[in-house]
Amino acid sequence: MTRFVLYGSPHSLPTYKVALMLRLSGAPFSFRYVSFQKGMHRTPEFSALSRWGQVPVLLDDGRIYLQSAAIVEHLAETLGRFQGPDPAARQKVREWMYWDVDALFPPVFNCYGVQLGQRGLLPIDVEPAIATYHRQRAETALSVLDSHLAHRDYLCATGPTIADRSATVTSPSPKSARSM
Ligand SMILES: N[C@@H](CCC(=O)N[C@@H](CS)C(=O)NCC(=O)O)C(=O)O
Repeated sequence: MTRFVLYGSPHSLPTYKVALMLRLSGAPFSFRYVSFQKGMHRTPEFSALSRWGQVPVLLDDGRIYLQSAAIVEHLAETLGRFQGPDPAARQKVREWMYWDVDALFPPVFNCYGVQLGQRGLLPIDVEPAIATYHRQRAETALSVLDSHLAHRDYLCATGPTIADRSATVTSPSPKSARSM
């Protein structure tokens, strides 16, 4: 039996973050597709796994892990991969991970929603002023990322850590994407 089981959707960036971490760490895993269209995330079976009804969910030897950033941190620790070389680097890794959750991912995700609505792919209608607000916040966060990477290859250390992976998946800046 496979140690890791990942519940998620191919349309979900947070799912992709966890899948990428597993793949790059060489950890085999089974994937269980949770279809939003079929409302699978609202079933009692899925609610028993995910208290917020969200993907991704990771089972590690049957134990449930939620929230992509927390899951990736768990994997880094348990697999001993991409944690950073020392305590100071690991502290920086946590800071960048939380900054991603706080400042980078939300506006990028909101811009994605705006685009899906504008292209008629989802019934989302966002006021132009709100769309501009999301876009400006995304551009500000991306410029922070780009300026931090202007003179270094990785965010926290001389090699890649989960912080690079997280920021790159949220929104590839040319430099961080190249360095992975
Ligand atoms: N902060 C969460 C976000 C998870 C999330 O937003 N998942 C979305 C798919 S991308 C979801 O399951 N949405 C279904 C819902 O909220 O009803 C994480 O990083 O795991």
